[in-house]
Amino acid sequence: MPRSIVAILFIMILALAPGSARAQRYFRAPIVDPPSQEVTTEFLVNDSGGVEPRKGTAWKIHVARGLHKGLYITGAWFKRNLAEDWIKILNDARIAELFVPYHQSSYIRYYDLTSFSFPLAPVQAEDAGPFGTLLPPFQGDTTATVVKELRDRGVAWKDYAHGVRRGKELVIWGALEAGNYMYLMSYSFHDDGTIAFRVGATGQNLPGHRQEAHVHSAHWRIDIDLVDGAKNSAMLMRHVEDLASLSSVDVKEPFNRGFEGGVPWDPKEFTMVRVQSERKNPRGEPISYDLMPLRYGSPRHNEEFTHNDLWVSQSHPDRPMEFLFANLPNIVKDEEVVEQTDLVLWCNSAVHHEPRNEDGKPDSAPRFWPGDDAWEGSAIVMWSGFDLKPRNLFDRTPFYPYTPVPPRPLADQRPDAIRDEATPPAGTAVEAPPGQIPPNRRE
Ligand SMILES: [Cu+2]
Repeated sequence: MPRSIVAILFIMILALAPGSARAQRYFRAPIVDPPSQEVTTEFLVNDSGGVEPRKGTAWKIHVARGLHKGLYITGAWFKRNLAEDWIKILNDARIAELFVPYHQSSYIRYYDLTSFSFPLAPVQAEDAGPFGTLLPPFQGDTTATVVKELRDRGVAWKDYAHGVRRGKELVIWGALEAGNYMYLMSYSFHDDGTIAFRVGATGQNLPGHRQEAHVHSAHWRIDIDLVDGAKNSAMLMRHVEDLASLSSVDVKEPFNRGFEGGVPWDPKEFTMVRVQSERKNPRGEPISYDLMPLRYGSPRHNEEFTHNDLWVSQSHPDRPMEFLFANLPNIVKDEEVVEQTDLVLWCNSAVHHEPRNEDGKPDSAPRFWPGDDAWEGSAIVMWSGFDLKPRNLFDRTPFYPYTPVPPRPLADQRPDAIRDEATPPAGTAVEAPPGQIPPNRRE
C-alpha cells in the first residue's frame, strides 16, 4: 500500500476515534436536561378566614426545564389535610408543541417547541412581583429562569352562614424565548386541589409579518397518575339538551368506547374528560379529576393533530415519538384500552392573534438594516389553557367551617334517628360567630 494512502487512512482513524476533538464534533453526547427542583407549599386554613375542621392543604411539585420542553412538571402530589399523606396527581405535565400557522403566508407554520432549541428566558425580581420569588438556577445554568408566586386568587366561596373565604394558589412560571416571541408557561396549583395550566403569547410580532393574523396553538400532554396511576379510567362527559322539549341529559360514557382516540370539544355540550381512580373518598365516591377546557375557539388546520381537541392514550414514555404531539394520530391508531390503565390526556388551547396597534409601533426604534421597520414595543400577553379540577377528592367543601354536630335531645337517640351531621335538627340552638346567622335560623 502506498505510504500516502496509509497516512490518509491513519488520519481518518484518528479523526473518527472517540475522544479526539474532531470525533467530539460528530459524536457529541446527547444533551441531558438538568434535574428537577422540588417546591412545597402549605395552604393553612387560618391564612384567609375560616376555622376548623381542616388545618390546611399542601402541594409538592417537581419542576424541570428541558430542550424542546420549556418549563414542565415532573410530578405533583396533594395533601387534602396536613395530617394526611401525599396523594399523587401528576406524573408529567407539559406543553408538547407550540404550533403557529399564519393565515395569508400559509407556508409559515412554526413548530416553536420542537423545531427550534429555544431556551428559557432569564427572570429577575421585577418578573416575580410582590408575591413572588425566584427558584435557584437549574443545575449547570447561570441564571434563574423560574418564578414561584403565592397569590390570592379571589373568592373561593361565600355564603350567608359562614361569611366568605378567599382562595390561594401556588404559581410556577417561566418564559420560552422563541425568537421574536415570548411564551409564558404557567402551572398554578390551587389550595382546593385544582391545577390551572396556562400559556401566554407575548413578545414581538413576527418581523416582515407584523400585521398578519395567526394562531398560537398550544398542544398539551398530561400524564396523570391519579392516586393509583396504573388503574385510571377515562370517561367522556357531555351535556345534551333537547331543544324540542325542556329536558336535558348528562351523559357519562367510556371515552371513545374505552379505547385510545380523540374527540372534538363541543361548546354546546360542555365537553370534558373525566379521569377516575379506583380509590374512593370517605363518602364512597371514586376520586376523580375533570379536564375542563377554557376557550376562545378551537384550532383547526390542515395538520391532522389539530382535527380533534381532547385525546386520551396509554402512557408509553419509553417510546421515542411518545412526546411529539404531531405524532399523536399515529400513537392512538392501535386503539389501546384507556380503562384501568396508565393514562395520558392530550388537549389544545389556542389564541387567535389578530394584530392591533396595541401590539407595538413601527418607525420608533433605530433602523439596523435597509427596510428595517424600526419596530418598538411588545404585544400584550394573550392567555389560553384549561383546568384539572378535583371531583370527590374531598368529601365536602374544602375549608368550609361546618357546623359541629350538636348534642342530641334524649328523644332523638333512637337507632332510626339518623341525619346528616351538617343538618342539625330544627330548633336546635347553634353557636355562630357574632354577626352571622346560624343555618337553621334564617331570617
Ligand atoms: Cu401572535
